[in-house]
Amino acid sequence: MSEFLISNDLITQCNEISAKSHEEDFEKLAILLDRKSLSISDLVSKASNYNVAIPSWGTGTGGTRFARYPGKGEPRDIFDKVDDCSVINQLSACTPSISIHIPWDRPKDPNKLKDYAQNRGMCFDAMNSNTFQDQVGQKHSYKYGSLSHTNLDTRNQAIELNIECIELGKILGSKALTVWIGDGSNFPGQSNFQKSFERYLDSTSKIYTNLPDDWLMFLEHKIYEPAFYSTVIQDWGSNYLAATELGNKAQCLVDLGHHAPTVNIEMIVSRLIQFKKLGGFHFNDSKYGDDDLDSGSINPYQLFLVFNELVQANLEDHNFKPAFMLDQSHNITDPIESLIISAIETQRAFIQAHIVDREALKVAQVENDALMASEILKNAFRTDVTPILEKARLNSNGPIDPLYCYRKSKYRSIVSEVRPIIAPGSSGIV
Ligand SMILES: [Mn+2]
Repeated sequence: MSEFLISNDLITQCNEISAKSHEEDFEKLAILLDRKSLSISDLVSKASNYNVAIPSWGTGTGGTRFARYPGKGEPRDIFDKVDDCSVINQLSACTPSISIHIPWDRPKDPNKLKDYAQNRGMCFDAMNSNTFQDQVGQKHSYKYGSLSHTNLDTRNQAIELNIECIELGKILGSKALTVWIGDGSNFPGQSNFQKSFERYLDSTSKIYTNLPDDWLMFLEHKIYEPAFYSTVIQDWGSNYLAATELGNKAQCLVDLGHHAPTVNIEMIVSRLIQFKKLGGFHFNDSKYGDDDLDSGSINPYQLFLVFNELVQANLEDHNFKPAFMLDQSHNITDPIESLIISAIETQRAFIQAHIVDREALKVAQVENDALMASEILKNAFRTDVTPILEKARLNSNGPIDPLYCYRKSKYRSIVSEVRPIIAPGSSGIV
C-alpha cells in the first residue's frame, strides 16, 4: 500500500469543485470523437497507460551558467527527491518512475532507497552516469573529456562509474543505463575527431560487456555544450553509428533540445525507428538552443509531430515501446508544478496523436494531397483532449485540476519547514 503525501480527502474536495464542468466537457468530446468513429473510453485507457519518467535532478531548481536562484523547500537528498516525484505522480497520475543520476543521487543503502520509493508507489527508470563534472576527491579530471579522454586512466575511471551505475541499478530494479558525455572540443585542431570517437567506442564497449541481458544502453547525442566547437556524439548519425557498433542492447536516445534549432526532429525519430535504434526520448522545449524549457511550452505542434511518429510506429509494432523521460531545467518555477504540467503536455500530445485519421492520411499521401495531409494532422492537434486526461486522472484517484490541487495542498510550504534554504550564487546544472 502506497503512502501518499497529498491527502485523498483534499483531492476529493478539489474534484467536487470541477466535477460538473468536467462531465459536461467529457460528454461533448465523446460526441465529437464518436463522429470520427473514435471511442473516448479507449482513449481514456490509453491515457491511463501512458507513463513518462521524472528525472531526479528536475525536482531541484535548475539554473544557467550565470546563476541559480533556488526556491523554497528544495529537496536535500534523493529521499526528498523521491517524495517530490511521488507528489508529481499522485497529481499527474502518469509519472510512476524516477530516473536517477550517479554520483548526485548515489544511495548509501540502495535497498533502503528502493523500499522507500516503493512505499511511495514509485520505481526506478534508467540510470544516468555523470562524467561531465568533477567530484570532490576524484582522481582524474574530466576537464578534457571522460570516455573519450586521451588518458587511459581517466577513461577507465569513467568506465568504472558507468559500471557502478549498472550495479546500483540492478538493486534498484532499473533496466537501462543512459550515457551522455560532455566530451568534445572548443577549438579547431584541439581534438582528433576520429581518434576521440575510437576511444569513445572502446570505452562504451567495455561498459556494454557489463550490461545484463535484459538491459538497454541509451546513447544520447548533443550538438554542443559544454564543448562549443565539436562534441564526440554530436548528432543522430554519430549516435546511430555508435549504437550499431556496440550491438542490439545499445539504442539511440533523442533529446528534443540537443539539435540545431531548425532540425526536423520528427524525421530523425522516424529514421531511428525504421532501423530499430530508437530506445528513448527526453522531452523538453526550446526557442533558441538547448534551452531545457518546459515540454510543450514553446512548440506544442513539434511535440505532437514527434508523438505522431511514435504512435504510428507503436500501432504498426506493438512491441515498440521507447522509454520516455522529461529532461528540462526549471529556473523560475516550482519544479513540481513544471513537471506535473510537462508530463501532462506529453500525455496530451500522445492522445492527440491517437486521434489522427491514419487511413485518410495514407490516402492523402498516396494521392499526393499535401494540403489534406496537413489538415488531417492539424485536425487532431486542434482537438482539445483535456477531458480525456482529466478522466484518466480521476480513474486513478487523481485530481481533475492538478495545479489547483497542488497549490491547495501547500506541499511546498510544508516541506520548506524541514528543508533548509540552499545558498544562492552557484551556477546550476542545465
Ligand atoms: Mn537529455
